[in-house]
Amino acid sequence: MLNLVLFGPPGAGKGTQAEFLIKDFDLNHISTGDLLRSEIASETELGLKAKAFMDNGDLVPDEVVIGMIGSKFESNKEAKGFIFDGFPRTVAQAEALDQLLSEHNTSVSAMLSLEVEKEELMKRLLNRGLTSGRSDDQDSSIIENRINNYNEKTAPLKDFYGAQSKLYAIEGLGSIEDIASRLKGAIESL
Ligand code: B4P
Repeated sequence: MLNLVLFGPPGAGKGTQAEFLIKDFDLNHISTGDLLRSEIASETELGLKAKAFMDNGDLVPDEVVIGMIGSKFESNKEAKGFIFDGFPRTVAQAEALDQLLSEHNTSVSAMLSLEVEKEELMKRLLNRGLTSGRSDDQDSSIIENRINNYNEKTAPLKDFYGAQSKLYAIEGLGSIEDIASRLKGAIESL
């Protein structure tokens, strides 16, 4: 089973690139951001809990996200593999993912980290905010908070996967197609 963690700060291109990778490698896509937004749209209890955190640019609590991933994985466990997009975002989430995969005799194959500097992230997200309707993309102080949360809580996962020799840093600046082919090259080298 090919299990890829697609990693990077907000606006690095995770969701954008996942669309290419699921087709090229026939993988199941699990995006915690998309799952949470769909819970919010359906006004579920989980969605109501998550909304305030997301609107402020804060991470949703680990137990909420981990529970959601567990049920999504269980209902697709016959897949050839998975792209985890926007998950894990904390060390506790990474440990929970390792546990979940090991219960199914598999593991994370690689962490693909899209590297993009802050100025470009701000530009991309504010630009998306003009049309996406996402409130967390429309205010630069909320975007700053998301980037600060990434630096503080999420970036340490590079050491977590680096220690297991699973970290692949990918230049995330350039055309969407060029970045897709860099990612493809890295995956084919696994
Ligand atoms: P996500 O939905 O994961 O939000 P994101 O990081 O902004 O998305 P992404 O990175 O996929 O967007 P992309 O770059 O593709 O999370 C939203 C919120 O949900 C979080 O803030 C948090 O509150 C919560 N959450 C989600 N997962 C969680 C977890 N595991 N634990 C706790 N909380 C969690 O796209 C950005 C823009 O850049 C697009 O407009 C795109 O067109 C553009 N773009 C992409 N590539 C480009 C390129 N090469 N050049 C120019 N523009 C490009």
